[in-house]
Order: sequence, then C-alpha cells, then structure tokens
Amino acid sequence: MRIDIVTVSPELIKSPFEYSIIKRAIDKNFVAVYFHNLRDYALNKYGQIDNTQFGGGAGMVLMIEPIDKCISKLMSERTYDEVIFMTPDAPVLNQHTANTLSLKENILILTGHYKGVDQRVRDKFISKEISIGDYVLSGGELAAAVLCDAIIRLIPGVLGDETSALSDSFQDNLLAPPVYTRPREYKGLKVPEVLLSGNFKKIDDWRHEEALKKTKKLKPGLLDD
Ligand code: 6GU
Repeated sequence: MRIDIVTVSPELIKSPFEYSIIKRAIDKNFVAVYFHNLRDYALNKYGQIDNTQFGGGAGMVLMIEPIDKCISKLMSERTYDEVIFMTPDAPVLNQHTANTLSLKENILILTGHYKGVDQRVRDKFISKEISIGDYVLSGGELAAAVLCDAIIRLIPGVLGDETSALSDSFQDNLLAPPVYTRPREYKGLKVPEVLLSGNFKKIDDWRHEEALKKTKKLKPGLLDD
C-alpha cells in the first residue's frame, strides 16, 4: 500500500510513523508513506496557502489552487483508490472503514486546518470524508495519524500473529474480553480461575461471554449492527 498525506504541518504528523508496529510495517515495505507540504505549492514567495472567507467571518480558509497543484501532480503519477479529507463534519471512523481501507493500493489523505478548505476542493477532489470523533481538533493532522495507524496495522502480514487483529475489539462487533498475565495473584487480586484451567473450550466460552457482557454494558449500539 502507498499513502500520500497532504498537509500544512508534516512535522506534526511524522512521529507516529517512527515507532512500533507502524514503523515495522514501513521498514518491511508493507506500506510506504509520503508527506507533502502544501506550502511547497504556495501561490507566492510568502508561502500563501490560505485566505479570508467570502461573505465574511472569522478564520482563514485553505485555498483551492495550492491543493489543486499538489493533488493533481500526485494524481497524474498514479491512480488513487480513495482521496480522503479529514474533517470533523464527516462520518466517524469505525473498524469497518479501517478494514476496507486496509485493502486498498493507493490512498491520498488531505488534512484540513484553520477554518477548513474551500468547498470546491471537497467537491472536485475528495471521494471520502472522515472524522475521528465528535469534537474539534485544531487540525486534521492528528486525525490522519490515527486513521493511518488503524489502517496500517490491518494490512495482511503487518501483525505477526494474523489472528491478533481478528480478535481486536470491534472486529466482530464485540469489545475485547479482559486479559490477564502473571502473577496469578497480586495483593489478593486473582486471575479468573477458568483462564488457568487449561480447558480451551471453556476459556473460549468465557471470553465470548465476557465480551458480550462488556459490549452490552459499554457499547450496546454495536450489538444492533
Ligand atoms: Cl478529521 N479534523 C479536525 N480538525 N477535528 C476533528 C477531526 C478531524 N475528527 C474529529 N475532530
């Protein structure tokens, strides 16, 4: 997979790609991630990429021209399966969307900033808009990093143990059951007896029961899907 990220602040978004599973996925060539600084496509030597909004109102709006220059160049080099705009006024990211995107070949992600982008950018270039939750961040960069993390760990082969993504919370519309490790008892806090029983049928049943209980209590909506 190849991911191109078009942003005003590449520095803000780079570090999550330098650690742990995501770094390993890049090192092992499961995914290549490229950052593109919108300022490199600015209108003038002052690096202008935004302007005040027509009709008045507070806040600067990213202009279409630098974005057009950048995205059109990328689009002339390869075909993108999705051109995604990160924005709080969009459907919220869920595991289903992450699964679907993890199977794509080329993804382009545009991150918003300031008051937003000229609507014509969204109309002309964007195939999918994604938010990461019902609250507002100062920019889409952190949201793009969250999206990429959710996608990249799902690319087949990235996780050593293939089953481990399948048993994630949400993967079967259930939250993950509780997990325990050594010691068996800590200051009187005990590990559930069934996990020590060696009876894998019983353990599976217990995990499913616990996952169901937890989902009913914390996210009953998942059970309706
Ligand atoms: Cl994608 N962008 C911004 N600016 N804020 C957000 C968001 C995105 N998702 C949730 N809040």
